[in-house]
Amino acid sequence: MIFKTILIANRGEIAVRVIRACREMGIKTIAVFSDADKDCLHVKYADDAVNIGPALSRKSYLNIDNIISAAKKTGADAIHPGYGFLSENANFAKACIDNNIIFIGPSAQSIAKAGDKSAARQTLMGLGIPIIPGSDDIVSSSDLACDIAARLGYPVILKAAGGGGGRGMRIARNKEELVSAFSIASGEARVAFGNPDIYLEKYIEKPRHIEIQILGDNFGNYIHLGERECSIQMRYQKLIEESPSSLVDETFRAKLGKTAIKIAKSIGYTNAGTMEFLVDKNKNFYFMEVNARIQVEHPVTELVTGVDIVHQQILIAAGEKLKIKQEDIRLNGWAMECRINATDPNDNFMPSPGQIESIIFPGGPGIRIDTHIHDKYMVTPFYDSLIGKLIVWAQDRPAAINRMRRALAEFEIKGIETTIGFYRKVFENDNFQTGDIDTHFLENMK
Ligand code: MV4
Repeated sequence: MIFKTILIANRGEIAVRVIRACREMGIKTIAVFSDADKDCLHVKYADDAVNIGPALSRKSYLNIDNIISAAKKTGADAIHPGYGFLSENANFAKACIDNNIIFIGPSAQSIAKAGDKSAARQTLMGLGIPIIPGSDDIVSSSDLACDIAARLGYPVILKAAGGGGGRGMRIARNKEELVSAFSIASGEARVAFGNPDIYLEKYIEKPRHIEIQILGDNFGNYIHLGERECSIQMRYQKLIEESPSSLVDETFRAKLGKTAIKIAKSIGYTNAGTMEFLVDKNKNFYFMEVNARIQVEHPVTELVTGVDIVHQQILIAAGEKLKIKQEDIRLNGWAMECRINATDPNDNFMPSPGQIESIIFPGGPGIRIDTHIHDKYMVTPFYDSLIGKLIVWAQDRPAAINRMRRALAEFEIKGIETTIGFYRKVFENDNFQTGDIDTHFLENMK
């Protein structure tokens, strides 16, 4: 039972990406759009389009009722949520099912399980999945924090139980620092998240962020598509991703992949998903979290595996069995992605909305561009500043770096500030070129 019509509950480059997969599969597409997006490429490319409200996300792309009505009105069999917006909202997944519409993603129950980090930690510890050593619960006083830190050994990191994305984190390198960090972190957590609860972990110095892409069908079949290296980030926003990772060999990949599948099985996870790990200098790896969605950086995996992940998501949601076997997956060559953001690297990467005057896109061998922008496109301040992705493939890492430098040299966007010029510098950096990177690389780059 393959779908006749899919509604894409998203905008921008990912809406275009999903429409392309549908078109290749012979599936009719329905776009949804806010008042700010009526002239967007996803609206133009889809077979039909429905206005779902004002520019503010809360009133349009996050409006569950409006999106469900659009699907019912147009007779869509399924909804693809893309990333961000409602993609990891268990209530939205449930609303789809309640209205007889298939949600292209994991079940509402596994989305909820993936989102509950402290519950996930407990379950996974029981299964022998490596997690960062830490307090098994919320730490109620700085005295207790000091006891736990003495057991773990310094440095330690305080994290807000209600937080995420790195907000409200504080590092302590000794007992004095921990006592003062505890009250600061707890106060910050109360203000920022309305919840003063804090927990404690051993601090992993200069880790790498490595994630495993998995696919699981509704019949218990799972495969992994290898890793993505995502250490090149700034304030927890990934900027450059690659696959494979220069840190990961066949043996390590098999170990990470097996662990990722074990995590997926433990929460009944189906469809495409990503298991994130922190990896330390000695290649100890620790599970961090599950991303229950297609991710921005999925194309690097597609280019080295030859698997169209969005196509697979649709087949799995339609109830097909996975036809790809683990032994069919071989990472061929090297892929790298630069996220093109409408931000100003010379002004703290602040958003720089405005009208694009003109664009010259790179092209030629090994270049893929996923974007929704074009000449005269207006970048509005309403949504994420990602305006496209430049992805390259070549036979090995040095060749991929060389190709990316060539592509970045060709790329020109006039009228707004972007991250393109910043990437030209990153790709000239010696440590970047040798793969000597970690999650703090950009802070320290000269
Ligand atoms: C850590 C860590 C080191 N040790 N936890 C940042 C976001 C949040 N989800 C978890 N984060 C980290 N947790 C321990 N025990 C370092 C980071 C971290 C990080 C993690 C992933 C990607 C980029 C990062 C950048 C800085 C810090």
